[in-house]
Order: sequence, then structure tokens, then C-alpha cells
Amino acid sequence: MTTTALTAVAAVDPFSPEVLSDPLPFQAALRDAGPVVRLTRYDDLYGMGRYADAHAALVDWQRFCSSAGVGLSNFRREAPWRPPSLLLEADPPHHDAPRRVLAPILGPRALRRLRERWFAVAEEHVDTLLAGAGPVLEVDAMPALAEAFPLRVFPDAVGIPREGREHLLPYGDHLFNAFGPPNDLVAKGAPHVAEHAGWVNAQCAREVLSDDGFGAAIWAAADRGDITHDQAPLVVRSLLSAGVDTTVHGLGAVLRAMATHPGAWDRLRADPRLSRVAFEEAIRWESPVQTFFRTAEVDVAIGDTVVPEGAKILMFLGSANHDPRHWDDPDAFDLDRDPSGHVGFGMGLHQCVGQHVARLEAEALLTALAARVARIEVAAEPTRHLNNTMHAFATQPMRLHLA
Ligand code: HEM
Ligand code: OVM
Repeated sequence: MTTTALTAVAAVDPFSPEVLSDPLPFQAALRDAGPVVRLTRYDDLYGMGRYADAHAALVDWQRFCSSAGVGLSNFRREAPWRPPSLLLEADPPHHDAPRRVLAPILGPRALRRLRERWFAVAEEHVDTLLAGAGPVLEVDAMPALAEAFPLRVFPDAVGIPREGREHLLPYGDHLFNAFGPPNDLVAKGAPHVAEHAGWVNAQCAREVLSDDGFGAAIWAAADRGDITHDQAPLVVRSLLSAGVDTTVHGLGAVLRAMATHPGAWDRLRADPRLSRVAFEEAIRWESPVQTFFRTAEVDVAIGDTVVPEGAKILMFLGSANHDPRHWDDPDAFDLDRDPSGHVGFGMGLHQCVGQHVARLEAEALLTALAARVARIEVAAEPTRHLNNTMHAFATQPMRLHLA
């Protein structure tokens, strides 16, 4: 790459509306510019867009730490906007106990108890949506499916009351914006943060939570001494922070894939077990969580560049998931590829602890749709919901052709 081309890539704002709405061209240029690039729009910021280098950094928590925050703001210099997460924004040894508590609560064994219920709710949800429709139902799949289904099952599984659940999506939207720079997206959310955060924080108290959900299991771990009683509400907060918007846009991604790949939908209908690999490939393809930052704990040499101690490094998960150095035809959604090893759920110590929850939601919803919907057709081009971290849809008008 020429020096001018490199300078041009380095000067791009990865959080500009242009890049957020269509990230692939910038990410391709970023990968071609080298294993690590200083992003000159921000002070002391570097970016990694290639699979091999982003993967290596994600598993190297000693040199690429999370406790200075996984957003642009460096918690060692600036006060965080909310008390840091005990999982996402912590390094070992502090990270270990909360992670050891949460992992089995959200693990495959524990989720077996929810499986039947979530499948039944998904069937009922799809039946209700299709009831009274003619042979074709035109809907916006974002509110009708991608938002409605997780908002029905997930808060119930955590054990929070019905009242006030409308705070969950805007809270998550602001949280994911706040990992980025203090741009217009953050300013737009700021006036309402206190209200949303106040409600979310209040739901983390033991008295508010049902006695049979993920929340109660976290408090029970505190009673056993696995975490302290002071830590319990913050661990519950992690579920309410990370568990809603992510799955909404993960489901949005797989619905987009099915609408634009009718052959894949035919195969999934014939064998709903394919919903698992379809969702995984959709997470790679769309990468609903596009980026997270790390902070250099020491000077780190990568190729010809030294990332100085204290600098922030932006990990482009979506770019790594589209790196042709690692994937064949990476921009294609392909049900026949093996998407494992994608970094859409992160990699290493902080790899998504809620990934089994997300997969079960997707499996339940896709299986229910497969039973009733013969074809999913794009009715109009989707519109994007811009967020500093999330690759998200605002609307996806679709026509569901009943089976
Ligand atoms: C961590 C993505 C669903 C809870 C992460 C990370 C990513 C991610 C990329 C790694 C962050 C890092 O390395 O700094 C996603 C996506 C989801 C999803 C794409 C849906 C498609 C969920 C759900 C929950 C959840 C449903 C809760 C039930 C968490 C928590 C962490 C995390 C608590 C922090 C783990 C740690 O630091 O040890 N997620 N997530 N996520 N996720 Fe998810
Ligand atoms: C947390 C948290 C918040 C946002 C995202 C996330 C994707 C975790 O509070 O622990 O992981």
C-alpha cells in the first residue's frame, strides 16, 4: 500500500456515520494497511483488523488488558460513566470469580431447563403473529421477531418484573454507544441515561428478582461465598447490559441471511438442526458486536509498529470475521462453511459468557418459523440503526409466505 493510501485509511473515523452504516470497505483498507494501524483521528489509538492479529491480541490479556475499559475512554485517566463491569471491564484475578459464577448459570446444562419453554413461547409467538394473516404476511421483522422474542423470554429468565422492560433496549443502546468516542450518538442518548440506568440498577436487587431465575442464581452464589454480596448486583447488571440488544441484532442478522438466501432457508426448513450453524454463520457474517478496545499494558511490538504502553487498541471483530487471509469468500453468507473460530463472540478469557443463551434463542425462533413459513422475502431494503459498537438494523420489512 502506498504511503498516501495508508495515511488516508489511518485518518478515517471508524465511528463516522459512513463507516458505521457500511463498514466493509473501510475494514478491507484497514486490513491491507497492515497488522496494526495508528488511527490518527483519536489520540493514542491503534486498530487491528486482521483475523490473526486480532485473535492473538484477544487471547493475550496480559498485554492487552480490559480493566482500563473496553471503550475509547481510558479508566486510568477518565472516570467511567458507570461503575465498571466486574466481567467485561476486569482482568484476572478480579475477573475470575464473577466469571466462574456466571459461566455455569448460563451454560448448556443449565439452559436445558429453559429449552422446552423457549421453544413453546417461540411457537406461540409465531402462531400469534401469523394468525389471521392471508397466505402472505408483510411485517417489519425487527420489532415483530428480532425484538419481541428475546424481550419475552430473556427478562423472564433473568427474573425481573414485567414493569419497565421498555428501558432495556435504550439502556443497551447507550451503553454500546458509550464504548465509542463522545460523538453525536452518545450525545443523543445522554439526556435519558440516568432514567434507564436507574431502572436497570434497581432490577439487580435481590428483593426485585424472582427466586428461580439467573438473577437469583447469582445471589445464591454470593450466599455460598463464591462472590461477595456487593458484587452480586453488578453481575446481574452484566446480564441486563449485554443480554438484550446483542441478541436482537444477532436474530436480525440471521433473519436477514434467511431472507436473502432462500436456498439456505429451504435447507433449514427441511432440517431445523441447521438453525445452529445458520446463527453462528450469521454472527460471523454480520458481527452484531463490531468492535471492542483493549489497552496496552506494556509497549507491544507488532510488525514495524510499537504500540506504546497506555495506548488504546481497537479490535475490529467484524473485520477479523471478514478477513480473506483467514476465510474463503468472507463476505458471503455460506451455510456450508465451518464458521467456528469466528470472533463475533470475542475470543479468550472474555469470550461471551452468554453465547449459549443467544444460540438457544435463535434455535427456538428459527425452528418455530421453519414450521410455519415457507419463504421469507425481502419486502424493502432494511434500514440501519447506527450505534458506535453494534452493527444493527432499525427496520427489515419482510414478506412471510405461509407454509
Ligand atoms: C462478552 C458478543 C449475547 C453477556 C462478549 C464479548 C462479545 C460478545 C464480542 C467479548 C467482549 C470482550 O472481549 O471484551 C455477544 C453477541 C451476542 C451476545 C454477538 C448475541 C448474539 C450475550 C448474552 C449475554 C451476554 C445473551 C447474557 C446472557 C456477556 C457478558 C460478557 C460478554 C457478561 C463479558 C464476559 C467476560 O468479560 O468474561 N459478548 N454477546 N452476551 N457477553 Fe456477550
Ligand atoms: C457487562 C457488559 C456490558 C456490555 C457488553 C458486554 C458484550 C458486557 O456489563 O458486563 O459484553
